Amino acid sequence: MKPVILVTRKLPDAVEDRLRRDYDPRLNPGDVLYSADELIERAGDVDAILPCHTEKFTAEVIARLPGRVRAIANFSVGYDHVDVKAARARGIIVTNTPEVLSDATAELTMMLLLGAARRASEGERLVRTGTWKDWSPGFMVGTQVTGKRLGILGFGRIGQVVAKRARGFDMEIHYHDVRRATPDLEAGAIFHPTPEAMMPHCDFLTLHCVSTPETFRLLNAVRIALLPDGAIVVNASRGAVVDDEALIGALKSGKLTAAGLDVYTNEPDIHPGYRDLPNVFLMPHIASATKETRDAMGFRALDNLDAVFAGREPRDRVA
Ligand code: 8YV
Repeated sequence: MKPVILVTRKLPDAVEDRLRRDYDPRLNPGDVLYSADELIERAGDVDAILPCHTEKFTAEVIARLPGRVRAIANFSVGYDHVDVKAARARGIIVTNTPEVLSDATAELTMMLLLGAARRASEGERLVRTGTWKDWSPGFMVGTQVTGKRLGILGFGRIGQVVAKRARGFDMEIHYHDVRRATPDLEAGAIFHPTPEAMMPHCDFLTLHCVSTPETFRLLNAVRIALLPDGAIVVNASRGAVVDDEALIGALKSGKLTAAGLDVYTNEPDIHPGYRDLPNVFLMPHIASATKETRDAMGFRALDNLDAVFAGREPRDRVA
């Protein structure tokens, strides 16, 4: 008997083909978003769940999962949507998909950084709406990226790839992480022992830390005030890391020149204040959305499930 897997969202064809080959999958061809109750009901006779970040495994949901569920193999690197303590307490294995999405996420980070600096939203809107009427030397002047200082908050796999890409723009890399990286990973990047120490060195600040109670609203009014006037902020990690009111306030006052965001608190019902700001470049949580990466994320989640059902330790176990 093949293990039964509840797959909560429509996954890439190649991933679903492998699921059908090796498992008895309960697929979601219509890509319907399941409520917590539906999730629990559908988990009734399954051996594992393969969810996305859109399914919230709170302590309450985990407590209600049937005993047969052995693993939650996430199709995501972030796992803040899973109460890992509750999963651990019930002996449910939790895995994620690191590494395979670092390049795609770093690409989108650079797009956010460039888009925010060079006023991509404003420019695109002008051209698209037919409101572009003239040109002058002062028209749509933005912020140059080349040679500027980039602060990376969270120097893990994604942060490190962002540093590499940013070096292509001759940026001076600063970073803060809970641990200092080895010299080969640093590759000349300047370590700061606290976020506060790094802030004054950031012409650009990009967030790549995990979302935990410790990083909740890490970028708040106090830390924004420590950034140089006119700095630009980028976030492709999790919305919870940013205090929306503080960021919107700083974008309105001119303390910050611009921001590029891919992630938000309460997606897709984001803080309405962002929508009216001309100086934000907004994307709908698509940093890992390339064909190559979405396939690789699915295969990595399946590698983890394969290990669970072969009685081996899954490579990406987080609980
Ligand atoms: C995904 C992400 O789009 O992996 C993550 O943590 O935020 C994105 O890459 C999403 O989480 C898929 O479930």
